[in-house]
Amino acid sequence: TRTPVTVTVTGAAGQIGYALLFRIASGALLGPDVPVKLRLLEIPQAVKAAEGTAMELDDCAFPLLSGVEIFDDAKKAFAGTNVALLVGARPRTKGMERGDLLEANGGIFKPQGEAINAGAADDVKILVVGNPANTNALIAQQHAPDVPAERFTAMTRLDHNRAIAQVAKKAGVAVTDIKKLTIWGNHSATQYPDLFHAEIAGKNAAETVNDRDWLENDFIPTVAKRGAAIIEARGASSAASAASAAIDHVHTWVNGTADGDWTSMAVVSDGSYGVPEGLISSFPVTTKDGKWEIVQGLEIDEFSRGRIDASVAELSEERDAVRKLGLV
Ligand code: NAX
Repeated sequence: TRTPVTVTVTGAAGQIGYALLFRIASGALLGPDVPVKLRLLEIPQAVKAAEGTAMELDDCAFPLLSGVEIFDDAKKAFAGTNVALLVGARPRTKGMERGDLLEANGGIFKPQGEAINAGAADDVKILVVGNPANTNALIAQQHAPDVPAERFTAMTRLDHNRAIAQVAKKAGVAVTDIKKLTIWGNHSATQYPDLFHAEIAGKNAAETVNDRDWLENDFIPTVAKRGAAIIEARGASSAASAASAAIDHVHTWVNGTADGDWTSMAVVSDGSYGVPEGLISSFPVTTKDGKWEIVQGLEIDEFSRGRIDASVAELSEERDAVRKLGLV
């Protein structure tokens, strides 16, 4: 039997955590033959709730789950971890300026980056889900100098999956017919879901849909504002779909993208497509053997250029703001 893979989940008692942990324990994250050990990190006030979730995990008698441990100390929670899912974050509350939000999250992601640096396994892979995800990932990465920068990623897979669902519906095809979709930039309302390089059943998606008005005025804003629409309808933010996307992100990273397809991940820029080096921005990526690569050579027209630049400009502003706060 294989040795268990250690997976640390922060914000484990939150609503995404509740949807995520059971899928990890069932084998959806790493595969049906990989045992997992779960380590949950919470703030002290939420440890009791995390214990309740752990009781329920026990009660599932998952064959692949080899243990659950709960911590309120980041150093302990990340010791020896192979996969770190950073879900817990400080939400924006009423009257909070963006600077306050970035500062509050810096207080979470800086020590978590340090703890990963100090004790995570050599092969650690990190996914940041907690918002503002790209910049939180940047803060953690900057405080983990001994961990290769490419191990720090942020989640735009939910946006990617949302975009696939919207195009499939519009074209009247199955979601599996949609390939090569890209989310560019920041996980925020400025993100750019790109249909110009996407395919529907092997043909160019933008040409197949052939409805520029829909693409610009319906598709893009629907995907970008889907989070707000879910809150409006459900009275709570996306949770099961976010957890599902986190599962997809890590599963694809570990197990590889299919031939003829790619996925969207926010990863550290090497300057590709004019995205300033070092920013953690969403790109089209392929994965193989646990490593990702940015898809090269796509032609970017003027419309896409403008959209990508606008979202990347927001990421640069966020980086400047956390620099001013001394967080990176
Ligand atoms: P909840 O408020 O339900 O849960 C967050 C949990 O994090 C709480 O239990 C809290 O105690 C814990 N927490 C806070 N600080 C912590 C720390 N320092 N260490 C460990 N745990 C800590 O939020 P939930 O709905 O689960 O969402 C979690 C995060 O995901 C939010 O930041 C949210 O904005 C973000 N999202 C990101 C998405 C993405 O696509 N990247 C989509 C979904 C979601 O909105």
